[in-house]
Amino acid sequence: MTAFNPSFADKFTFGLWTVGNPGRDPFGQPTRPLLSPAEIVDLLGEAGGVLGVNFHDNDLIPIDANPHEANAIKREFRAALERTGIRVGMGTVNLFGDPVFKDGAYTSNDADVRAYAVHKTMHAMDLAAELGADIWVMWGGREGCETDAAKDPVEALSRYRDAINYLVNYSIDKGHNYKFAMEPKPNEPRGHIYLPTIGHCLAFIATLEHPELVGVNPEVAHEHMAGLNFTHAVAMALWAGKLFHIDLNDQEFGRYDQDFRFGSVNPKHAFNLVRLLEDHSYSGYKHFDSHAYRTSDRDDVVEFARGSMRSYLILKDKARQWNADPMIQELLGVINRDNSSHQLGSYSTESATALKEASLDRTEFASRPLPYEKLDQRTNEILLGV
Ligand code: GCO
Ligand code: MN
Ligand code: MN
Repeated sequence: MTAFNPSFADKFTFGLWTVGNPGRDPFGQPTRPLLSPAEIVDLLGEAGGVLGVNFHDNDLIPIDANPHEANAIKREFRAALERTGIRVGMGTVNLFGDPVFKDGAYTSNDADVRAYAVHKTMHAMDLAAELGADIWVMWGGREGCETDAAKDPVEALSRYRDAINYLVNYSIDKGHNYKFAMEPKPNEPRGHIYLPTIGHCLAFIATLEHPELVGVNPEVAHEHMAGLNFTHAVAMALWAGKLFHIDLNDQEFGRYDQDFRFGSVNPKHAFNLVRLLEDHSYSGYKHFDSHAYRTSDRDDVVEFARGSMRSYLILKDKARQWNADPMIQELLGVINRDNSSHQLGSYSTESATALKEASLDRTEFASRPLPYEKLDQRTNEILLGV
């Protein structure tokens, strides 16, 4: 029996804004006291086994802080990192909270706002790099609209691309060496957000000046909000060599953006995801972008952090059991028939002629068994511990 205790090798990370979330929602005031960045790092230290902490520039340094205040916060934060052994993993920038970004940042209709967004991002990149971040996440929460009368969506994509090209060049120029991860979301806080899915982001990345430095940061809740299969979205990112980061949480389909604890709503989807990540040896950070229930106190927030990591490790162990299970292996052997003498291979005139002339018995093929009910039931029983 493994104890499912996380270690640094698991590369679990949390954001200052996640475990530090005071329980505010659109209808109600905070239910927990606001913690300082250093206090949040101490809380993560208490949870145990957390490798890294992530932040938006203004999670660490308030937007109006003077240099003296900023230095004092950084000093305390560094001291907390030292005493817990936690390091900074990913950095990002808040381009959604301030009123200046009410109509977008990189895609705003106002060129001054676009310039300010890039200026703010460069400062944020310097800050996170100074503290050790090596991944830069770009979530365009305000890049969108409520009405398409407001903005030409083609023009918006060009503005978006100009900003990202500029920032990637800045990172190269400064020697920051970030890998960039674009995080899609279909809506919230905008009515419609540009680049709403992993597929949109991958197509966009192919048009950049340095596509090799830009990948994606998929988030469970963001695909589930749109009714999409998250495991398939992550699979496409892996297949394209673009899974640079991942945001783990959970979400009921068809609801508002819930940011629940990983694995808490749909353990079977979570299992499929963990099995995919482990089978394909994903080695980046596993970031829990979720909030404890508004009803939780500090002790329960620590349980929320521990539970997120435990669920991942339990599902990883279930994936190992699934792969080693004799019945599963036998069923996979029945399902995967890879021994045809008509393997496609690469195209040649000869192989095409041979395939056209082959006699292929479609009735016999259609009669071959596909025991997916049995396979899925066995999967459920492994998950349920039977
Ligand atoms: C959300 C997003 C954010 C981003 C974060 C990192 O739904 O609010 O998931 O939490 O991940 O801003 O850039
Ligand atoms: Mn989210
Ligand atoms: Mn996220």
